[in-house]
Amino acid sequence: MNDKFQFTLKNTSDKARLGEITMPRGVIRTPAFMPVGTAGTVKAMYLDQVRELGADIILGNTYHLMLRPGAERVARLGGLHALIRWPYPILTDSGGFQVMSLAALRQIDEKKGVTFKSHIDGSVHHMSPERSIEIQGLLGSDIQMQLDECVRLPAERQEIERAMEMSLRWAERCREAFGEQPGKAMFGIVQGGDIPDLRVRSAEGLAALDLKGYAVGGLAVGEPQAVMLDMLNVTLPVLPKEKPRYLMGVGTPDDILKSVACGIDMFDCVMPTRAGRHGLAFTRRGKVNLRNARHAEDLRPLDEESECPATRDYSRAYLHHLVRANESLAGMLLTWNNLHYYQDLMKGIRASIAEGRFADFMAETQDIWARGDLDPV
Ligand code: PRF
Repeated sequence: MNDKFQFTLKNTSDKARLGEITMPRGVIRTPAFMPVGTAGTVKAMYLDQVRELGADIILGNTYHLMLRPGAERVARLGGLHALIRWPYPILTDSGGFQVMSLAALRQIDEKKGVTFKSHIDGSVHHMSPERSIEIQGLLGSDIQMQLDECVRLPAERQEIERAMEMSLRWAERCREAFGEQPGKAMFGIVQGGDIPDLRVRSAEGLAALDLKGYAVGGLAVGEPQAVMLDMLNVTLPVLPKEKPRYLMGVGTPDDILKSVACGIDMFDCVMPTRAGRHGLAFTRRGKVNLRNARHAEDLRPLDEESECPATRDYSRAYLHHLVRANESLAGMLLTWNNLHYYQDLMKGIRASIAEGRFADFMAETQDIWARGDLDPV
């Protein structure tokens, strides 16, 4: 096959995997963290900065972009990459998950898909599996996601099973709608809640569709971390080893380390960007809540040894002041710090897998969090 989308496994360290996705717009080093660019912007960041921090790919949202500025409009404007000035790979989520968390009056019908009212102006919209793929195509997305239904936990088996089986049938429709697109990919999404046999059935069904990559959805939706990890451990062995695996919407640095240990290759999460806008900084030695009065006269930076200017050069006293004064710069500096932290963590993860010592890296990293706590949140 001479597809220009290729996943190469370069090394493993127990179950942790080091790899590379090669596609026309660039190479994605895995395990990868994808900053979230919901509405065509990674909030409070210039994309040049996002790139410089080491992001090989960012995430965009079908739901937000179809409502504003609109998929057809983005296409007329030359596609998302040109519009936002990010020439590298973009992955788009399919929309179902955001509809369920943001839109009003949502209805799901297997044949027609989801019908919902916009959270922006109340207008009514429909999105079938085929329309989701069409929109992702209009946006110009490099990695497109199937439309799925994610059930929040806890939930009854019957509900989880219904949504999982429907998602599986939607995966087939999305694959059909996507067709053959060399250099691009459509990923299926495993559902099945916290029920092992449903997870296995979902993963087997998707594996049979021979997709270019697989996501694990329906996790980090209210269940304890141990349940999430159990579900990864039942799901991942069923998925083909030679395809990338993406854990959707996860997570904290600790979630990421533990999920890499299970064999996950890709992550996205609003955590570093959203937390930054709320005054929370991730650092090598743990989380720091800059809103806290203890920082008011602390002239130390977040981490004097960091390479990131936001982390190394600005005092906690100043960051505290900016957060308290609700200044835009607070969100900008803390998002910068947080995305630097996340990308640095991924870099450390990849280097340790390359050397076959991921377990040690994980233990050391967790140990520093545990004992070095700069300032508890
Ligand atoms: N499905 C989709 N997007 C998602 C999820 C999902 O299950 C999650 C769950 N953590 C985050 N984003 N399509």
